[in-house]
Amino acid sequence: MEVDKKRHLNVVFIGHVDAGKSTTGGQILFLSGQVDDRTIQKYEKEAKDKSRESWYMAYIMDTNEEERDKGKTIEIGRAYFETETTRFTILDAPGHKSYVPNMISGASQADIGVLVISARKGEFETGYERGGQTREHVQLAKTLGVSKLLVVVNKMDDPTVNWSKERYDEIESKMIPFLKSSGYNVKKDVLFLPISGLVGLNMKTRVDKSVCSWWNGPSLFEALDAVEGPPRDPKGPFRLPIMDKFKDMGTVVMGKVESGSVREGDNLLLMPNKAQVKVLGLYCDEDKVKRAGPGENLRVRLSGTEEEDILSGFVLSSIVKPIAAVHEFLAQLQILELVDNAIFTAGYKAVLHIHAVVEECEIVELLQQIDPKTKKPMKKKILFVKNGAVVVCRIQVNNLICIEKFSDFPQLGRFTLRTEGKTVAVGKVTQLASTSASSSTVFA
Ligand SMILES: Nc1nc2c(ncn2[C@@H]2O[C@H](COP(=O)(O)OP(=O)(O)OP(=O)(O)O)[C@@H](O)[C@H]2O)c(=O)[nH]1
Ligand SMILES: [Mg+2]
Repeated sequence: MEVDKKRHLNVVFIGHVDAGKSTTGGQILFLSGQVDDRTIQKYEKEAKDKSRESWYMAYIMDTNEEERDKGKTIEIGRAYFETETTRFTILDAPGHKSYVPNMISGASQADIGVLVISARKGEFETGYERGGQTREHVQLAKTLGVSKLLVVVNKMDDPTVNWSKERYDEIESKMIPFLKSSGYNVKKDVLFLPISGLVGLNMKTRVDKSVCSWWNGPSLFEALDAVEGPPRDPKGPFRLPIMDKFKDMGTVVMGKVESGSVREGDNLLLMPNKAQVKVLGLYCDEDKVKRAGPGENLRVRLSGTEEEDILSGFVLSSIVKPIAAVHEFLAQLQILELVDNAIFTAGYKAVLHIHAVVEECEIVELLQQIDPKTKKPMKKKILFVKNGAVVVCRIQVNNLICIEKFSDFPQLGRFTLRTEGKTVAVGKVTQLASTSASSSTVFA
């Protein structure tokens, strides 16, 4: 089947644990006719047997046993639905802080985000506190290229909320300054709306005035229909970062096209190993397709390489304009919160997450500190920085990685640094080092 004319968007659901991401995702599938009443009844019974009655809608997204037992998402849930204008892939991220790496992988595949916030008394507060995942997820999403956010204020049906305008306004007014400070243009890139994911109100159709007299804005489906995705160039050099791979009549890789287009029969380069590969088949969601463009989530069947020789983070790339592979790069980093108030200096080690790459890295040199207010470099020489600092530094990795300058391909040039399960910094690649045969490193 050919890809139809509808646009495609990947939407990541983010937010603090138990905010209602999976419930809302499940409700979307139910309301769009993907799940029938019988299945819902089955989940109701299963949830009841586990003493998790209210989780039955979340079971649509939380499919494995451990997730259902604990009532918590662990792996990114994936589902598909369509509106009038758009085919959506839902990526349901886990909110629990132990699974932030999975959330990062979901956000790095997303075009837009739905930030789910619980309006229930006390729950908004815990999510929003320092150390709460509302903050961490927003900062990560911004850095990972999620340029638009729908902020859904959920659980409006809860008895402690009861569709109260005061509560909704309170949450909105606390969130706005924080979203601004995280780099979102609140007027252009953010839209707030109230919903109940569990009951399914203000989702497919607008909430009835008898339930919520003050809401005059859109429903969630209307908002999703209208949201603009990021610009991507169908004629640009082909780039598909590999998220996953498996064996199935050959080698199949999975990932999202970040730039350019691909057709069955194309010859491509698998980077960084420079293996020449041929595209035997392309699959978009459930369908076999002849060609695909930017923004599509694909499975690509390849010849010319073995499954064992591919790692996630490799990039399928155009042969004429291949992606660079580097051991070293310059980046502008924002330090968020160092573990145990450590100091950030040359020699600092962390785990680098950039598109699908996860790699140990070392800061080898601090070059400049940037004044966060003026955004200009500061004159003084720096040896170390603390929480909140913005700094330009040189970063090294042991294995070759395929990345791009942020200014060329934002999605392939934004990253996070993590240690001991915490995100310590977010950053943008500013220069790539081309390692020549001699030992010296040249910055392009
Ligand atoms: N009253 C009410 N409860 C809700 C609503 N949405 C979710 N809940 C409840 O909140 C709890 C958590 O819901 P989930 O959908 O699992 O939350 P989540 O954000 O996916 O949680 P994690 O995956 O663990 O991060 C469940 O008990 C839901 O029934 C809502 O709109 N109203
Ligand atoms: Mg969940």
